[in-house]
Amino acid sequence: MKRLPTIVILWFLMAGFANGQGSASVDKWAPCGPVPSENQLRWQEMEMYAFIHYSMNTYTDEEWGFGNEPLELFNPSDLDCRQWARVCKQAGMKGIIFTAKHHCGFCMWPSKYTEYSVKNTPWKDGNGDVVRELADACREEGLKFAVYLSPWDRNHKDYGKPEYVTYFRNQLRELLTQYGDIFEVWFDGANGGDGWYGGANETRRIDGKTYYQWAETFRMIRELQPNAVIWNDGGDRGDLRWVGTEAGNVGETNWSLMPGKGDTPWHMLHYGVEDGDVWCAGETNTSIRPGWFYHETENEHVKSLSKLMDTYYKSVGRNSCLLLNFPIAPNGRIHPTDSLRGIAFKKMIDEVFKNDLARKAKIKTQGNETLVTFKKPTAFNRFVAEEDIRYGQRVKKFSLEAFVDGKWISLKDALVDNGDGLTTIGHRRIICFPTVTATKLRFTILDAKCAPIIKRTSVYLAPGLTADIPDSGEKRSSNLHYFFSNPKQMMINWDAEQTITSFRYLPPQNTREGTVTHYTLWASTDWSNWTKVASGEFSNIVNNPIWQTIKFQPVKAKILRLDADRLASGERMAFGDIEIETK
Ligand code: FUL
Repeated sequence: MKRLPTIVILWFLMAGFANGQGSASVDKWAPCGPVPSENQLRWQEMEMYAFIHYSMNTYTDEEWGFGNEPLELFNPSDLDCRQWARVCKQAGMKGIIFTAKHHCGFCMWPSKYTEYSVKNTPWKDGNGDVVRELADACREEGLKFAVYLSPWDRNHKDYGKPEYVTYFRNQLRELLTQYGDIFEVWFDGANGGDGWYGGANETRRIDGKTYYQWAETFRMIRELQPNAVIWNDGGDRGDLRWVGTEAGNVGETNWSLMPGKGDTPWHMLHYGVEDGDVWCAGETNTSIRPGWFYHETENEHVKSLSKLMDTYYKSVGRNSCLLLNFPIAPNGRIHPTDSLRGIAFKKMIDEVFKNDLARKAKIKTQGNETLVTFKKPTAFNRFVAEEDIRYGQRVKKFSLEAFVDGKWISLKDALVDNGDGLTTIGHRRIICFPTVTATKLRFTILDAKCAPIIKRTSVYLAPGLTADIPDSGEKRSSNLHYFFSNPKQMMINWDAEQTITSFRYLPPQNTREGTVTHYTLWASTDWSNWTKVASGEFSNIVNNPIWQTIKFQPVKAKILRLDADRLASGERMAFGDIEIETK
């Protein structure tokens, strides 16, 4: 074989590098590994949509029903699916996935295959159909509609036998043929074993891999709803995967790829698989409250705006979609705190991303480097990049640098604990960092599976969340108005100036989560000048969670601020009660 002259080899390699690809002859637009289907692409564009959890559990104050809850319990006074749809729309959700049947087996539509449904409840004298009302409301609001159907059924007598799988498919057929277009089908993997099972009252175990014969069910879905995506938590590959947690975050490295077969351990669900051979993007599901179903005791624990923004960055900002749950209260409506919080969330997203600073700058891309040159020193704290995923997901590693006072400084993702977080991009990657004021920003792709195809680079200045009014409430005993400006900072404010002499804190009573062990207390009359009033430790508060009193010289304040310098456990301060003595 004749050897190529060194100069030709060098030219070949350099031309390839300048094109950002391994070989000059490779077509940049040729698919790079698996690519998303039309359905998967359409799904990815939705970005945020709502889950709605509503069932018998709403009336028993449970998260999982046993399957024998009396039908008489279901009789909402004010059920209003239009309110749900309006709230979800204003919260920026593009669709709703509804728990048509949760694990208790109670059907929210009048299924002809069971007596355990709305048709035998006092609500609307048994003539109601929540699935219908919600599907119609979604269409009126321009939202897409989808169903959650629990495979585990603690009510059905045949659960565990082949007959049940036929029953399950019959129910699915009803849902897929009677309610118009369905954008997603969500099957829950949970199977706790015990249940009522038509009175048998026993534990039944099934083999999740073989029992449901998913391949057949998937074929039926493709036939009846060809535009729907199928969610799955491992096992048989659907179009989307669970991300291995309900906390509201996917890995900072997030490949939309999975192996086509075999088990899916947690790290695969959470981070995807770089050399996976099927496209299977991660859907991040979480609730706006601690529970999936409504519990009155959680009314003061609706997630704060900062927590929701954190969730947004760790889902939509990490190449995922966000499935955010709104539970329905027993009266049949979304609770006002949840709806206000949802709307504030959407407003904040719009606020953060309203002004792309890169648009007013000069952008030059050469090879794998993009240089954004601003007209004048510009403050920013968010960077957004998007790959054109129609051609596959390619980027493995990148860097981000800001030119500040004549020097390049490296930026990193502040929401990541290990490393700089600058790895995969996919549909969208949002990088958050403390505000820098720079004249240039340099974005360099350091490693990619094939020539990167970047379709967006944007830069933003997100406002601070100091006015994080949400997670606020009225403390009934003393009419104190409080809110959390961040998970470790509580503010209490009055309309008029007060003279304060002591502050009392009762930690949460049944858990150490959120208990403040070390604090600093500040006072202000104008929201901008703060005087330190006291700081210290609440001794033995974990072993003996009793009232803690901080006494101090009388101080004038319109606002008191309690900083949790240290918590016994968890990330977010909590309290059982608070009291303030004034003169
Ligand atoms: C879990 C279920 O067990 C919960 O009740 C809830 O429906 C959540 C979305 O999925 O696995």
